[in-house]
Amino acid sequence: MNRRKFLTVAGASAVTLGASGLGFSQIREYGLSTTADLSGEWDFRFDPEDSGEKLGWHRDQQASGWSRIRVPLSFNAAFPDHANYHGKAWHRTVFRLPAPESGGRTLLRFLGVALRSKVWLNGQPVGEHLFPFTNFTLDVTEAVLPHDLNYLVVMADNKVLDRAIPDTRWTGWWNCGGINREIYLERKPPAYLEDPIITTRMEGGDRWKLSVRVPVRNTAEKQSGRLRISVQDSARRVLWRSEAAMPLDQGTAWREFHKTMKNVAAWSPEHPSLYSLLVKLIPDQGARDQKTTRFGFRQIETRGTEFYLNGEPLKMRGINRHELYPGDGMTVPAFETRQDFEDIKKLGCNFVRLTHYQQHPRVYDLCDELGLLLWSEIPAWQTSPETLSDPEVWETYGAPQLQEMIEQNRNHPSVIIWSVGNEFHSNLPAVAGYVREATRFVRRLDPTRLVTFASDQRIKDISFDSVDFIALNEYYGWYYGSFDEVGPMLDAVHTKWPGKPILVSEFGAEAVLGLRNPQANDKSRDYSEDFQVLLLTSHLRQMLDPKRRSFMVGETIWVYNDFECPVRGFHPKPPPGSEHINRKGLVSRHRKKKLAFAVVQKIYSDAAKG
Ligand code: ADA
Repeated sequence: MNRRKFLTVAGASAVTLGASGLGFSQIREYGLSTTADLSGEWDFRFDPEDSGEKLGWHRDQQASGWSRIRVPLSFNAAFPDHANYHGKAWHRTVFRLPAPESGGRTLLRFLGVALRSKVWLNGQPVGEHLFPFTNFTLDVTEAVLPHDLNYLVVMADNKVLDRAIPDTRWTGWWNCGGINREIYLERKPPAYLEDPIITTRMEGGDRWKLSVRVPVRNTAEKQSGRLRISVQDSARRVLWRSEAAMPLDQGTAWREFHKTMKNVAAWSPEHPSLYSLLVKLIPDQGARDQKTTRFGFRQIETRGTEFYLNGEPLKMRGINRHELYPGDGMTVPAFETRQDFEDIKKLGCNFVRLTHYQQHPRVYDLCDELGLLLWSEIPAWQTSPETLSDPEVWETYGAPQLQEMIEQNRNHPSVIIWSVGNEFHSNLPAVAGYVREATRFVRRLDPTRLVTFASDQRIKDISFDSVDFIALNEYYGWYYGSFDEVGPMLDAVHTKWPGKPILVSEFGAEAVLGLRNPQANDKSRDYSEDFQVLLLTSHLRQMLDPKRRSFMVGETIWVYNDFECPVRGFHPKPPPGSEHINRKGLVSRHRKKKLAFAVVQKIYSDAAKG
């Protein structure tokens, strides 16, 4: 998602409805001009019998049967006795806001409701969304009541379906259902700006070609207006201004701007220089709109078996990160999120694979600021060949989920890789078909980034022809094989696909924080911190071996943080207390560092010195 201005409106307050007779715990009053955050205490109830809709819970205004929940928060985390609940759950709140200006729109922006959601306002259905990790916006203008009480009901369903993405093979992390991320209420004039598409291309020296496409949505009568755009650096110096007539037909219209920019600083992990695009929409009649979007001048490409960032060879030192925190489920607070990425930067990483889904919008903003390259993925986690090759699944879950991920994150310079999934049967023709179609689709939407998936098939894979580079998940010395098989496996893959860069997208071992065994050896697999150090050291040595430098573009350790994984069985048998936790983190669930953290820090820092 682009960096939007989410202003919590001064004067917005939540009033407890003591003797009002209404069932709702709170009513939110807004003196609303731009945007209000609906976070806070909402009413809540589980719906294990799936009877809520039949019983009219979307219209229910009584107190009985409803308890309270903090929004946003995964319901599985809010109610520990329902940690493994899979099904529907209902959330409701009530708010009041003044009438909009004539013809103005009222929008509800949802940053993430899992796994699927349905929304009612004042008893009217206003929209549905089928994906857990992407944002969605509903225009509720026709349903909202100015000056009066507005009853907002959000039903979230985290039952995993057979034919969906993710499908029932998904057991990779805790299925946290509910309103995992904030919901915003936003007022817009009748004609308003949507997210621009900003692309940058190197033209040589310090010259960059900047292209901007601005979409304007007009919900009122046809008229005309003007667009004013400007580019500012981080000190707010204006580097370029332009203005153009903008016909405001009904629906969405686009306007393009192009400019060769000189003397701009490229964005890179070492120098994450950011710029802002300001767009103003000035209709001949009615209110103006404006939007600020941050971006960077950055170009990623492959040349032979290497990656080039802004024309310079790039090696990626990386780690995977899951968006989970004890007590908060997938609703990781802003402070902890920042700490994670600052810590990852200190580890010596320049790259993070966001496994296995689009994370909170603040993650992308942070990585732009800190200088961390990103891989962003849809949750096609070990999805079955039957699901992936089903055309209806592609139409309903595959293509739209990829499209939303790309449209919501494409102005972030940090994002350099789109991934169409993880560890599916990419050794089978049906799955190779999915990879072909999905990568083609991604390139059509965004030809400026690299596209791939994480494979666990190694030499047996038959889908690599479709991708820009090969990404391999390997667990030698943990789930199978021995430490010293890593290098030979990489060489074999390189021999079979000599023209493709190779990244190791996962490797790691479990370690329980504080469990020590100084006698650990490469066979012990004993969940000790010492074994984890041995495995990571050996794997990294083989990956960073100068003889593989010509085709290895980087490596991504599994994983930054330990995390809840209640369904999956781990092997070898974990020690008591670890049965439902993936302990392959370099830090514990509470972010306490294991021995391996400092060891990897040293290896990555030596590798950066070349
Ligand atoms: C897989 C998967 C990860 C994680 C890992 C593990 O490779 O891609 O999500 O579950 O295994 O820890 O076993």
